[in-house]
Amino acid sequence: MTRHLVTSALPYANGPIHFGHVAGAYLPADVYVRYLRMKGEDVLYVCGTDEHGVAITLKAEKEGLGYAEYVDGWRREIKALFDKFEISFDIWSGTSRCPQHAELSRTFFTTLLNNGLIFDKTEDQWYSEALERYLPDRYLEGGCPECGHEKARGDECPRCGAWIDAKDLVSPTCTIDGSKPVLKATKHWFLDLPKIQENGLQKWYDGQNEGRPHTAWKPNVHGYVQAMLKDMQARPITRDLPWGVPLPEELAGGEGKVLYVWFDAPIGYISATMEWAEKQGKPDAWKTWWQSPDTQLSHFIGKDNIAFHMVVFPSMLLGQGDSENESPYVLPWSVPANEFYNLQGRKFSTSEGWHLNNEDFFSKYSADAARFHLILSGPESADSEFTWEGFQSTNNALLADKLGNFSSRVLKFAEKRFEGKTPQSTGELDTHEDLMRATEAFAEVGQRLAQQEFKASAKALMKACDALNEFFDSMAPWKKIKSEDPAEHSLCAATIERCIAYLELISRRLAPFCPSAAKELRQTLGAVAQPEQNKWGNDEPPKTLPAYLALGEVGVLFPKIDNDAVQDEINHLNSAVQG
Ligand code: B3M
Ligand code: ZN
Repeated sequence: MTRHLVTSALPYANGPIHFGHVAGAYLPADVYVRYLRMKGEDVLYVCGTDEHGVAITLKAEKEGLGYAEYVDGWRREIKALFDKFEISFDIWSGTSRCPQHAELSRTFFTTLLNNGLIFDKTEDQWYSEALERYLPDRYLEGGCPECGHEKARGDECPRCGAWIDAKDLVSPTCTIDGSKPVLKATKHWFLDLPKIQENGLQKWYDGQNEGRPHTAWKPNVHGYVQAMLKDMQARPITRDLPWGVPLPEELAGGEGKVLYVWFDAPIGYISATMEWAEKQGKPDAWKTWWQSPDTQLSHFIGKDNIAFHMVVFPSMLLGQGDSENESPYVLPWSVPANEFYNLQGRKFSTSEGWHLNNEDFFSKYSADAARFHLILSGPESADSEFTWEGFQSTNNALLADKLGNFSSRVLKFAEKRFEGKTPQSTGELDTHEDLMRATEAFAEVGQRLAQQEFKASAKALMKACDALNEFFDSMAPWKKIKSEDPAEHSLCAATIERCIAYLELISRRLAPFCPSAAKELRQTLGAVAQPEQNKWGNDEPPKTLPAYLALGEVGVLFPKIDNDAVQDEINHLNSAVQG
């Protein structure tokens, strides 16, 4: 049976994450795994923090904190936001704390080395005599060799975006103490990507372009990777840093060096799975996930991580087999890379105050509304943005007016006219045209989710609610109940009975998007929504319901957000950035 292994990019434990990250790499993955779990599929959702790298050592040093202590703080803060969004990882690991991580990373390195896919080279590198250490990329600042900008970093220029070799910086200074570094020879190891491309990466990439969840790799992924494959370069995968995964001890010249963060980070997906397996008391269970051809591996990421998930990590995996043996590991089956998500016309920036305060947000609004809106407005195929007006509109015009309203008018009607119980129906409306349209739209919800088309799936759910509201309106049960004609009464009962049955289906289709509201709706449905039926099930509502099943109390699923509140939020955002 197919197994679904789902990962979300490991966030750097180096700063806050915001709604943009959630909309890009976490929420779609969570919706996907919740859907698969409801279908009874074998699914594992893996994540954790990315805890190594120069960006982290640099900031920890500036704040005078130990690396582990620094990383722990961010890790907690990041997880707190995921919890607010009800992101349901099966394992939340971290690359510096996972017991299996360092050893596995070194095994990857050694195997690649033994397979001739890593080579070493001794080159000049900037060295601080005062600090007695080599200075990797971001420890350096100097003139951009491309555009002349004076504050280019050792890895890239923030003005022109050029990818810089630190050796080419003009008059560099050390970002720790401002001193002038000197060039000094040191040995580093490089991943021979051109060789791996020839050995199998290209073949994998081309072959896998068929039978995807989408008809091909997502267009943004395909465009990027194609360009990269035309000009493959070996990449350095070691650094002179005091924090990270130390190189294998027996490696001559490797003392004091660690693996480059982008080498060990994706291995974090595997080591986190090992940690999960260990915790299950089945230490070998990780192999079923990573080393069985039945696994469909999906990496949910932002577009800035495409190179590493489509080229570098697959190369590392492929290189774990030798020339005679194929890699024991599965390679990505789908890489649903999203574009960027902004905030009211600008990039999210916590330092500049252009962000949403998480505590404040979730004290006023529900995770369900936020989840549904982030999916609907998400950057699935182009950059997009969060606006307060958009959020209000999703909540009020869609969730409240279409779904919440349908639910409350049906249930209130049942409460008032049928003593809060299911009415007796003879099934005369079961194939009503509006209901058939709703059924079709509900089927689309699942078809789209299987294809990882989250926006379209959420839209299909709203389409189903439209059809149901039209059904209710056209049947006008409030008129029929007053009629003297028993046939009209019977139609009224049948209308409400079908609407209640469809509410049960709504609760199941809503669950991956809005888990809490779906649960609440099921509670309200009382005996109609038995816990054991809380599965994805088929795309139809329950057949004719038994009469006189007790319904629960009717609440408001999606409270409205008023215009004043939205205006306050916008004012608050603008004042924070001015102040
Ligand atoms: N930490 C970059 C990021 O957070 C990087 C992802 C690693 S995934 C293995 O966007
Ligand atoms: Zn530049």
